[in-house]
Amino acid sequence: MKTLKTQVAIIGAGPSGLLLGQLLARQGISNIILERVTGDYVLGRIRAGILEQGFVDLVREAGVGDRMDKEGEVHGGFEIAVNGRSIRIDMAKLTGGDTVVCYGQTEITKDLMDARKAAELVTCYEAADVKLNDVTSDKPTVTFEHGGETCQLECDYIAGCDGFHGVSRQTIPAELRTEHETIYPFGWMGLLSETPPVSKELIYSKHERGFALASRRSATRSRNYIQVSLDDTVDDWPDDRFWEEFKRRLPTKAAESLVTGPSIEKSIAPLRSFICEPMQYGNMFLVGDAAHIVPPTGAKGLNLAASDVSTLYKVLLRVYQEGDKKCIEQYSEIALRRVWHGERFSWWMTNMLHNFGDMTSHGMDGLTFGRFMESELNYYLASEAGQRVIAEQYVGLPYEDLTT
Ligand code: FAS
Ligand code: PHB
Repeated sequence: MKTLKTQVAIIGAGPSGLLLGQLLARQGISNIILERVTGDYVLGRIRAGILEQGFVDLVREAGVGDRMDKEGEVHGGFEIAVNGRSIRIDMAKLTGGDTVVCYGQTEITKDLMDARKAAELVTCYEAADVKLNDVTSDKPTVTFEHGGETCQLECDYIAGCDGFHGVSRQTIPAELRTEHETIYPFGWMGLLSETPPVSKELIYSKHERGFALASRRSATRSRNYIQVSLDDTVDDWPDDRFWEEFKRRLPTKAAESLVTGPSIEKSIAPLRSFICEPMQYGNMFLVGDAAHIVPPTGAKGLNLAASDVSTLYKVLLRVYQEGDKKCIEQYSEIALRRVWHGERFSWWMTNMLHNFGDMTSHGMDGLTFGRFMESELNYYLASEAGQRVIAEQYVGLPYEDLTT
């Protein structure tokens, strides 16, 4: 058995684990990351693209913001189209200047990986059979297989940053866990292409044929999505069929400027809302997708992971710099308050923008539910007050500080 020691063991080298590790290391708090797959595999996942201001500030605080500041695009608004009629949500005006940054999760992850490597911080990739032990004791450990050896990592705290399919959440006894879940009756098919985006800002399009989202990664790279049936596979959507359907769901002006091209990546993601309560157990803390999942309609998934990281970082700073161990009890309650706001907004945007067809939802048929939600969307779009409700949640609600 090979024994390693650190102050904070981090399970998972996605954005949550890497950002937390970078912030802690800059404060002299030692940490080791255990990741199940290779770094290249992590970078191969194409996911989020919109960063809230809180996330941007945290990346800068971690000293990893240079490329994001150079290549990321600041967006002051986005469009919502309803059967071809577009309304621009002027976030900057409606929130007194708040904006979001358009910069791919893959790029953030790469920047964090490069910074961790440059700082010679320890990341064990291809760590197998990770097990969390004695998490309610003062000396929790993590055992795992790595490089043909059985290893034991001794630590003070464990950050479960291992995503929805990770092992950390299962460490909380089932009788102590409350899991809230909604599975939506459709998925999103995403296509990444080296083609100029149809618009300088994002377009969320509600259409009788189904939802579409026109997003971007740069002036030459597009990330576009269409709502698809859960029965569909990527093979059902050759590039030409995707582009034709995507164009039909866009408002006219955007459709006319569409440039199609071969897909670099194509994938279908199911949509779900999921929250695990509590987000901590003993000296183990759940962070990001390990604790919660949102439908991507509100661009909140990655951003909720960032606010979890911010709260846990504040807790661990207080523990190691002020010797205040009691503050760890605050983590789950503070994190969950913001998570539930993000979950509700994502659920609301998903219900308003998607076509439920004849699927049942909330005890009524999809057609009736769809008419209710179309009325809800039109009500909020019709007034500055209604648009402000959307804008202030899209840019991200404030992060909460620890109580004294
Ligand atoms: P992640 O899942 O990114 O990372 C967890 C890491 O833990 C992974 O690298 C995994 O390999 C590792 N791991 C798992 N089990 C382990 C174990 N037993 N031992 C060690 N390591 C283990 N969010 C948005 O805001 N907008 C979007 O458009 C969007 N699109 C998405 C599309 C898809 C298909 C998915 C799955 C998610 C999407 N998300 C989106 C959400 C996504 O961005 C997450 O919020 C973000 O990846 C969260 O980061 P982490 O919490 O680090 O979890
Ligand atoms: C993306 O660019 O991948 C993206 C942007 C906004 C969303 C979802 C995905 O709401």
